[in-house]
Amino acid sequence: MASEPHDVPAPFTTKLSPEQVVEYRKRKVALISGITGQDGSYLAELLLEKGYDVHGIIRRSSSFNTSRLNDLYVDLHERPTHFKLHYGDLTDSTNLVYIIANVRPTEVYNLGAQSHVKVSFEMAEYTGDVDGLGTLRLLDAIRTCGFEKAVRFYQASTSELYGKVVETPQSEKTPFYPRSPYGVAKLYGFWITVNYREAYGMYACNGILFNHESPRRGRTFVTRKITRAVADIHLGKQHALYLGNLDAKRDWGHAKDYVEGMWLMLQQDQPEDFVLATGETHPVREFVEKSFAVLGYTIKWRGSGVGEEGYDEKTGRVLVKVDEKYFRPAEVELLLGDPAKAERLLGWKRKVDFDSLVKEMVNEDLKASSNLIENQN
Ligand code: NDP
Ligand code: GDR
Repeated sequence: MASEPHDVPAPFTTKLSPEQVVEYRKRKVALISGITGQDGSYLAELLLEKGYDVHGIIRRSSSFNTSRLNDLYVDLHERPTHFKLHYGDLTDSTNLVYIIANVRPTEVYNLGAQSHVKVSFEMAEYTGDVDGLGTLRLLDAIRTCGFEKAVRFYQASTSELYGKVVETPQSEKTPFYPRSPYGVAKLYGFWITVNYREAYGMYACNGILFNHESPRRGRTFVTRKITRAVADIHLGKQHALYLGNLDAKRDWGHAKDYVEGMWLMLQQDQPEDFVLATGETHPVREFVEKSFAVLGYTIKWRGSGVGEEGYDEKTGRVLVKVDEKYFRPAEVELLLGDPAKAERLLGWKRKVDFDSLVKEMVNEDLKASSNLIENQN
């Protein structure tokens, strides 16, 4: 006799049993949203080294957006690989459910985001959708598949949650006061992660990461904008560097150190939230001075606010100009993190210091920019 419709199992209602959870977790399979970004590429490398199968979500683009992954990508037709990319988007719930159901990850790292603070003022709704609701969609995709007791979840939270200075150094206990649509969207992402941990017993953690940079940093973030300009000015390809607020202070570390901390957060007995930071803060102005110093320039300043200029002490040539265009409607003036909890419980410590970070970024940009000239000749 044909089954009555009510005998047909309802889709998406099966949860893994405790025994199935044990079996499920014997594998090491990571899924990374935002794999094409700075952190995603370093994290993918780290997890492959650790023997994981690594899956990443990439957005369809009319041009290649996988340049940071070039060294990892292997054509499946050539040889078997532990690295696989799936088209997807944090705004598309069905697609996320489909990816989770197929990949069956043991660890999910939610790094995907519209991550530019200034752009978030111009694309506030989209930023809220991707950075806030996108986190919810990914968490719900895990639950929809019945995997919530088997999957460990990392949320890329941020020091932008602290925003307006309430206290320093900023720790896991410091109250949040975001100052941009990006910060507000990430606040939703933070709390929905905590909520799903408490409501459904998920192993879900927030990494509250302070700024971290590298030669792979996007070129519109201030550090990379500076180091690329220093290289290009040195090579005669650019006249001057135009910046906004030179007096904002940031706690800058190296992205390679920070992805190690993300992984450590998912290897503990209990899920918790952690700050990753260096415990030092530096103004943008100092990043400029130190970057130029790597190639032998000494920057002196004259004027103040919009119109302020930085010139080379030896030649008098103006190399830096302050431009109103790069100021934000509301600014985060000072970030300084306290990484004590991560150091104590995760055994995490940043390895790369500020001066080494600046030097590495300038030298890599000099190499990359010089190669471009050679290739054009
Ligand atoms: P990037 O901007 O370099 O990378 C962002 C990634 O998100 C890219 O892979 C991008 O894809 C992807 N992405 C953007 N929109 C969507 C979408 N709608 N759906 C799916 N993926 C999307 O950021 P970082 O690597 O620097 O940062 C990683 C995460 O950590 C972000 O969430 C960021 O907000 C957060 N964070 C970063 C800090 C830092 O200092 N770097 C500090 C604290 C938090 P595409 O390449 O196609 O654009
Ligand atoms: P941030 O990084 O906003 O801290 O967010 P960004 O490098 O964009 O700005 C840092 C500080 O530099 C000042 N600034 C400029 N910034 C940019 N981008 N361009 C300029 O020309 C310029 N001139 C001065 C800014 O006003 C700001 O004070 C980054 C992102 O990676 C987020 O996703 C992440 O969450 C936080 O770090 C922690």
